[in-house]
Amino acid sequence: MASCSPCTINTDEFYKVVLELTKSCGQLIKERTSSRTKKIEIKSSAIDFVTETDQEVEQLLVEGLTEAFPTHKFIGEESVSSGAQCLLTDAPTWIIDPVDGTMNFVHSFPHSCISIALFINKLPYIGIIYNPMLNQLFTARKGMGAYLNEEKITVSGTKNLADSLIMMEFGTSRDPERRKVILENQHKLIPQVHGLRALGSAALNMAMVACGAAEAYFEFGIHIWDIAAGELIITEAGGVVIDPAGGEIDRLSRRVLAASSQEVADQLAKELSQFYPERD
Ligand code: LIP
Repeated sequence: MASCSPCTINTDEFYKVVLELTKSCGQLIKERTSSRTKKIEIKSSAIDFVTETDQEVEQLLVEGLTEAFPTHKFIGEESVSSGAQCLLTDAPTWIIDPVDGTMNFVHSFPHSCISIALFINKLPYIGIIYNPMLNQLFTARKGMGAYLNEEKITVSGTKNLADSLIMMEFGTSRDPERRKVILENQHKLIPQVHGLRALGSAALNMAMVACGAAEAYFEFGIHIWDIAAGELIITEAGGVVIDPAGGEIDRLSRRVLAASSQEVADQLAKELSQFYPERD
């Protein structure tokens, strides 16, 4: 597959299989979201959770895709957190966040989703973000546009930061340095934009930019599995995804800035205080 040019790779079968698997795993999440007896473990901080549903959904997706495509590779949030390598090669690689917005899932706050992407030759070919609680299925395939529940979506196209709604997160780290930068950026942006919003899910924040409900999203501290699907959905919807200081996105840097237009991206990047987490 490594020698194929982008336009000659047929991903129809990959898309058919992953869409069915994602929908069935979404139903599992929906059934469990209202449970008050979720099994919760702590990961990198006292507010960085993983539940048995995160682990089970990732396992179901990996098993189902391995059965269909035995040579494919995986980068999954929970596998990496249990010690697997976060290694993106040219091989077809599924990048999975089984429950993005785990804190929301734990609280039965209906903004969690499955985020799954297929990368080939280190480029995104399939992106799916599925929030089963609100029946929001965002999809994109390389060169084929972006959709919400099979309706084509586009970014708002707004070109002025002053006319923008910005998605930003507080994150699940209690690192004082990172918190200082988050608060600094909030104080800087509040007088300059229409408003700030946080859904508690990187993928759903990116989906809001893709469908024109927000003009930009940025965050320091996310991982490739949080943004892999959202990147393709936004670019196929006419938006841009860059490094928060400007320049090309580095998917393993744990930094992202997505926007409705290059103009908004550049204006926002110029304003931001930067933070450089340890790379994945
Ligand atoms: C979450 C991200 C969110 C970030 C949180 C957390 P998870 O992913 O989607 O943007 O602010 O700290 O990383 O852990 O719910 O899959």
